[in-house]
Amino acid sequence: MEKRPIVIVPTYNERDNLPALIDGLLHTPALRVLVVDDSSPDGTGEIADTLARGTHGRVSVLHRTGPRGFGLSYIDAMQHALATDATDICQIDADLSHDPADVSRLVAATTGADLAIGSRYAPGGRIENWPRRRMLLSAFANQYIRAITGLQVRDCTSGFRCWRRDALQRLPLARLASNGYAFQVEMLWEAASAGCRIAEVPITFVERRLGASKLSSRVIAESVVMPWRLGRVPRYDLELP
Ligand SMILES: Nc1nc2c(ncn2[C@@H]2O[C@H](COP(=O)(O)OP(=O)(O)OP(=O)(O)O)[C@@H](O)[C@H]2O)c(=O)[nH]1
Ligand SMILES: [Mg+2]
Repeated sequence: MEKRPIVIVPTYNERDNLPALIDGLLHTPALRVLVVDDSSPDGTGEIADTLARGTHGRVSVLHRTGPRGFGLSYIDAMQHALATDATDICQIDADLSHDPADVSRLVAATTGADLAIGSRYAPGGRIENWPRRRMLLSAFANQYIRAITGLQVRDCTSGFRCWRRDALQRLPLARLASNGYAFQVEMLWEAASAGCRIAEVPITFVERRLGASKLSSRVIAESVVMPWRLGRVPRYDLELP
């Protein structure tokens, strides 16, 4: 069957990155894009509207107005994407850390898996231009999450993913608790618990060049607590590559 992928792009103050990202994404044939903007003060939402014009519906924009949040944005956008006829629902950061040209490799990987993760830590994966402090934080975060939850994925915190529609539909989106990047870990935990087949696809991750990080101490604190709230993955007999 011909795939009809859609990629969700969460944005908060990404005006300098979004045009190049959308341009890159539209190079992949048949790929549709859903930008979910949290009323960015820098006008990213309006820029997204402008970029959407003239794309014959390939790019659409969801403007959120209520409480802001990474997790809340993804939950809204995933529900929107599931209301379309998309066969695969992808996630990508807006800051060009993920190469839009890699989306097609993730989509291809969901032929044999329910969830494909763009992985910095699978053999062949790389990180460019990260300061040592950030490397250590990420490596520690992954060890910590795996030790507490029993997840076997190497890159548990990656924001570059592709879900098969039927797998995403099975997950309890409406009752997820986390709002920061712990959302990614919680989704992964739910997927593993639901018996999803998870594949890791090596990627090169490049540190953002423009705009500011939203990694706050509140977000880090949530990420420290969340694995304990999740506990051990209940059923986990996956064949990981
Ligand atoms: N809609 C929405 N998007 C957000 C929010 N916070 C972050 N994002 C987006 O989520 C993606 C990842 O955020 P980043 O700030 O790049 O976080 P990070 O990758 O951990 O940090 P850096 O490595 O410094 O870039 C980006 O596309 C952000 O614009 C939010 O509250 N709402
Ligand atoms: Mg980033």
